[in-house]
Amino acid sequence: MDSIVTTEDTIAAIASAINIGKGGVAIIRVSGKDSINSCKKIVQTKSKYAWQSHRVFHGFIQENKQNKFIDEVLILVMKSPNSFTGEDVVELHCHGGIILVNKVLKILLSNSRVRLANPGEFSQRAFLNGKIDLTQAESINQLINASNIRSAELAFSGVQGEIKKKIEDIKNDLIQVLCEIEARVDFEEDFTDFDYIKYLKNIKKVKEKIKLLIENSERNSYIHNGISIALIGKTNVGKSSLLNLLAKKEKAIVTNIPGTTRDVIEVNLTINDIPMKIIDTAGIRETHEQIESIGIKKSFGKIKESDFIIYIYSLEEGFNEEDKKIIKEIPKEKLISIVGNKKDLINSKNINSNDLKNTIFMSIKNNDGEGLLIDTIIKKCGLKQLENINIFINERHLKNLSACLSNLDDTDEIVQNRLPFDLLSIELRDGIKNLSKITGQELTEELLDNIFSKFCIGK
Ligand SMILES: Nc1nc2c(ncn2[C@@H]2O[C@H](COP(=O)(O)OP(=O)(O)OP(=O)(O)O)[C@@H](O)[C@H]2O)c(=O)[nH]1
Ligand SMILES: [Mg+2]
Repeated sequence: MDSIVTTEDTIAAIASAINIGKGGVAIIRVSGKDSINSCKKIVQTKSKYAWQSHRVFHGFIQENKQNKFIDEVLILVMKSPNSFTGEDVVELHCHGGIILVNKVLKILLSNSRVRLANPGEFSQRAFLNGKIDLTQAESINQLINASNIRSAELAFSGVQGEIKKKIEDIKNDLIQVLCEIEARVDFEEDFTDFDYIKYLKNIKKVKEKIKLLIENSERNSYIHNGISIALIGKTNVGKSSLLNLLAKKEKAIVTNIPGTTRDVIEVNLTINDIPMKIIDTAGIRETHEQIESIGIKKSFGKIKESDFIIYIYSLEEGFNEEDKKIIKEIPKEKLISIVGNKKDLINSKNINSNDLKNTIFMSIKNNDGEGLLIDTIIKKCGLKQLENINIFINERHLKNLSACLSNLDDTDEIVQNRLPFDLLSIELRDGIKNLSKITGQELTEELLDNIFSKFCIGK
């Protein structure tokens, strides 16, 4: 693997998040064979623990050749191979903020043996030196970018190797099947009846494991990216009131004038630990008013873009032809629920039970029905099942898992037509290769660049 990327250089970067006025400590990370020497040149220390591995010691940063200290730091040396990258690593714990830490980095980089790290280069080195596999590297990035606690928990289980474990488990199943097939390819004369039933049973089990991961991945992107839910309906039915109720804040203007909301209003919320984007839209009606027309066009756009829709109508007015016309524009699988609002204005006996089976009757104004609506959202979005998800499968994993599944599907035909074993062996090998791409045992330079360039500098 060394041929793919050279890790000869010593690299340095600020590894902590930096902001003016924020953070008491900022960390510069240096990795590579010159890391200790290059730091020795800029650090003055009297500590008895100085430059020992896995010891924290105290020192001052000295501006080159001048007898001036510019920062007081703690220094942590981690000698190869017992470091994150597997190389010699030094961390300089400087004072926080931006100005000083950048100055320290600049002094360090004035040494020609040290250069600024590329995005993700520390993680890339950790991967190339066998400290982590590709899924762990990706999970580190996901963890850093997690926007909610569920997403962070899933990312952390990936950092701990849970994705790798699952993929290796499936791969081992396939290797076992392959071994049996290969033995037959080599000693075909000894070959008695091949147990096709057992073969198909084994492959079916493997396929089920893969399918489960694929199914979960569709839902776990909700955890990471959130679910977008658009509130759609005619004017004055209570869409903005519902947004405010869910947000527990006056996010949108509510009036009794039809056509109050003219533009899209998006609010990010966390409901049951799941990030949700609730989208209030302009009420849909025939209008010649230019601004309102643009708003209504956007409402239809949101029907297309959002993951799910809640359709709202007024019970006072009743569900009528116009509502039917708008609902026709909503794909069935996206419609979480129909809300009949303003229950307080009607006698409940007047609700036409024919009306709509999956209607939730609410009085948004009186905060009546919110719990039921949230339960329905959770159920309809498959969020209950999310509780069983313990790893995050990303697009890249998904692509390779699907490719492996299609290799296994192809073997069905070979078995059915009793085609030669070596064909079976080729497909199984390809399937295993596709799994190896996930963990990074099958690697190309392009893949490496692609993954690590998405990281930020210092990771
Ligand atoms: N009686 C009653 N009035 C409600 C209820 N929910 C909303 N309203 C009132 O209905 C009117 C319209 O509410 P909005 O939330 O602005 O309705 P909207 O669907 O956003 O309307 P547009 O932005 O015009 O499309 C306001 O006067 C609300 O106070 C309810 O449950 N009961
Ligand atoms: Mg509104």
